[in-house]
Amino acid sequence: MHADRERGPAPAELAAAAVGGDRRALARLLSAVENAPALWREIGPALAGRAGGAQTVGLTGAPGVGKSTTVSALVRAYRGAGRRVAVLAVDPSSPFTGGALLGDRVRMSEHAGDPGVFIRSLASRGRLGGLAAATAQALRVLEAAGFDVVVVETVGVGQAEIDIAALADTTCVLLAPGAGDDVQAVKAGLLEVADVLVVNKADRPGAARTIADLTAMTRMRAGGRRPAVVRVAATLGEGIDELVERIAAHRRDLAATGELDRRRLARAADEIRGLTLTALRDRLAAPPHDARLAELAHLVIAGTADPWSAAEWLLADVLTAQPVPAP
Ligand SMILES: Nc1nc2c(ncn2[C@@H]2O[C@H](COP(=O)(O)OP(=O)(O)O)[C@@H](O)[C@H]2O)c(=O)[nH]1
Ligand SMILES: [Mg+2]
Repeated sequence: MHADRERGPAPAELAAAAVGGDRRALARLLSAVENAPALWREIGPALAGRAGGAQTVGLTGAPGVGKSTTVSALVRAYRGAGRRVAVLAVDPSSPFTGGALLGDRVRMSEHAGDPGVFIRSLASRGRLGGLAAATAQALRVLEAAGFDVVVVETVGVGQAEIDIAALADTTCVLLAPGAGDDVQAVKAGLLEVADVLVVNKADRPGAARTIADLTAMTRMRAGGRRPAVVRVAATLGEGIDELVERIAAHRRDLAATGELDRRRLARAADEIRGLTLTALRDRLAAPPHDARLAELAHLVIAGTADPWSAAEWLLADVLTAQPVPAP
C-alpha cells in the first residue's frame, strides 16, 4: 500500500485493506470515520455491498449494571461457536474516552490477544453529525470487515443511548436486582426498545422479585412481541447460553417476519435523512445563504415578511443554488 508520510493512506485504500482483514487499517479507518465524518463519502464506495452481513446486538442499561462483563461473556460464547466478534463501546455522555470505557477494557481484557475479536470505543467529543450517526458508520465498517457478530455497548440510559442501542438488530436492556432499576427503566422508555430484558447479578438477593416484576410488566405491554426476560450472573457465566439463544431466537423471528428488512430500511432512511439535514444545515451556515438568512431576519423584524415565507424562500435558494466551492 502506498502511504503518504503526512496523511497516511487514503481513506479508500484503508477501507480496502480493512475489508481485506488488516486490523491496523480497520483501527485507523474507524478513527478516521470518528474524527472526520466528511470521509464517509470517500470510503462509502469501498464498503458498499458488504454491509448487512453481521448480526448486531445492542446492550444498554445503567452504569455498573454489568454490561461490559456480560459483553465479555457473550464474546466468549460466540468465540466458542467459532464466530468473529467486534465490540463497540459507545459513551454518549463523555467528551473523552474516559473512565467508564477504560474499565470496560479491563473487563474485556481476556479477549485482547484473540485475532477473532476486535474491541473499540467511541466517545461523543461534541461531534456534529451525532454519535448515533458515527456509530452507524462504525457498524457499517465492522460489517464490511467481515465480523459475524457486532455487539454495541452503550453507557447509560438516556435518549442518546436508546437511539444507539436501537441501531442493532436485537436490543438487550440490562437491569440488576433492587436499586429501583426496573422502575427507572420504564421511566426512561427503555422497556419499549428492549427485545431482550436481562436481569444481571442474579447471584444477588432480590433477583427473583425483579424477574417477576419485569415479566408482569412485559405481559401488560400491548401488541407486538414481548421481550424475553433472561436471568444472568455474568461474573459466574450463568445464563449466558440462554441469553445467546434468546438473542438468536429474536433475530430468527425478525428475519422470518420480514421485520429485519423493515428495520434495516427504516435505519437506512434515518441515516439518509440525517445526512441530508446535516448537509442542509452546513449550507445554511455558509455563503451565500448565511447572508441571505441575516437579510431575511431583518425583513421579518421589520414586518415586511413572515418567517414561514422567509423559510420557503431560503429553502428555494438553497435547493437551486450551485454548490458553493470550499474556500
Ligand atoms: N455480583 C455480581 N457482580 C457483577 C455481575 N456482573 C457484573 N458485576 C460487577 O459489577 C461491576 C460493574 O460491571 P460492568 O460490567 O463494568 O458494568 P457496566 O458499567 O454496565 O459495563 C463490576 O465490578 C462487575 O464485576 C454479576 O453477575 N454478579
Ligand atoms: Mg461498561
